[in-house]
Amino acid sequence: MKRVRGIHEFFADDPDQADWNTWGRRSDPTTRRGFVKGLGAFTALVGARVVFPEQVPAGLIPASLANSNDSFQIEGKDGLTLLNDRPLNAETPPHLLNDDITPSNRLFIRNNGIPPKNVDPHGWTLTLNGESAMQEKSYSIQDLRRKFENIERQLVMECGGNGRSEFDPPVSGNQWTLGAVGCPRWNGVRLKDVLADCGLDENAVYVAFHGADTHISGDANRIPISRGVPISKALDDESMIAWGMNGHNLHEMNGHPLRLVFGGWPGSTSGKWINQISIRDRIHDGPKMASPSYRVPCEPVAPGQTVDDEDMCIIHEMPVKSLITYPQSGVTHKVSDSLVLHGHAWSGDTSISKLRISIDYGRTWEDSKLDSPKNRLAWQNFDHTLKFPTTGYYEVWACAEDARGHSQPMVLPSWNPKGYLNNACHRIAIYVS
Ligand SMILES: Nc1nc2c(c(=O)[nH]1)N[C@H]1C(S)=C(S)[C@@H](COP(=O)(O)O)O[C@H]1N2
Ligand SMILES: [Mo]
Repeated sequence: MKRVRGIHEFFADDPDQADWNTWGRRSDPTTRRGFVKGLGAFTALVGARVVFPEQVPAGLIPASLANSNDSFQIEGKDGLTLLNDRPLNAETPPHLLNDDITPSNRLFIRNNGIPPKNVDPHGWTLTLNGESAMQEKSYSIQDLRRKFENIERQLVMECGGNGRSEFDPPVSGNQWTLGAVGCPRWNGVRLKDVLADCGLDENAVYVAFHGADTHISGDANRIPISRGVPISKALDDESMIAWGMNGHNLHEMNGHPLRLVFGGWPGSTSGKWINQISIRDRIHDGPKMASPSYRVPCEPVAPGQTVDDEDMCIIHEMPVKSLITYPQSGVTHKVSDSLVLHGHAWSGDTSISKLRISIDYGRTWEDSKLDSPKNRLAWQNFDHTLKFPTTGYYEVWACAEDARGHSQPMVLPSWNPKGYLNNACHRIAIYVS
């Protein structure tokens, strides 16, 4: 395993000590030393003098390594599978998502562009503006912390393209399997409190983000992504502007120093490295809002069918889904022992009412024990004890049903040209000996 160290420096020297409560007290907040250290590591991996060192973007894995089959390690991340190194995209294997609260080192990374580097949270400002803002207003992170109620909420973050790799015929884009999802606890303030402070015009329709990441082409006039949500979701009690994850700074790749979190909606709405929020009097028209990005056919289509841009509709909440996180698929288990499964289930803006398990390819199902969510829009944990009648190969299937009576499909859901919203039931293999 090749280790890419130091490229993903946190604001504080030690990621585990990177406590956002200490921001105001730190004397030397610059990341200069960290960057040099990161560049040193980059150089060591490249094995030669790096020309244009000041141009090396944060998060860049040397291309000299990217073509090898070695697994990568990203500082502050543990065990993620790399799907793309530029922009950086990495997912978490299901068995590493077994924690009820996803630790920072296990949350996937989905970048559309190049993250900002040498971020100084002290100098960071978030500006609210737009046609439907009563005034333009700017806040430092300290302003946000002091002025608004600080909240901590466990909220699901899932990429709209999670599960894309299974669609047939295949569609282009990052070939996410199951691991572009997580449910950490986010630290921040309610978006609606900040919107109210700025003042919302009654004609407000959409709330959009602008981030500090740069376009993959290097063209400073291009923006990688700027999306948003309808005003109703923006005003949701659980919609957040977050500076922390699980009580620490956000990881550099997950939006440090400030991001949006819209639990249960496509991750693409949860802007990272945000420096501007615009309150729009129309559906936002930033990059990746236009069709076909983050849209599905308004009416179901046949697999492989071409769909006109105007027949694609914006994805709102994510569908009902579940994941078995213990044991790992493919393990061998003793027939005399019982096996206690563990996993999580979630569904957009609602909760899960049932989680069913089958070991006989769906002929019979058992209801599993299901916890209630820690707060609204958190995923729910399940445990289920299995006894296997004989030795041999088994598949364990998990299917969730939400409070609205929506269930996961056993087969792949509607094929769509961009490969979004695959919420098929999760299956794992168990060899019983
Ligand atoms: N500024 C900015 N925000 C962004 C992105 C991005 O590339 N740039 N990617 C989006 C997408 S598509 C997803 S799925 C989530 C992923 O969040 P994560 O990388 O913290 O897991 O961030 C969203 N916010
Ligand atoms: Mo995404």
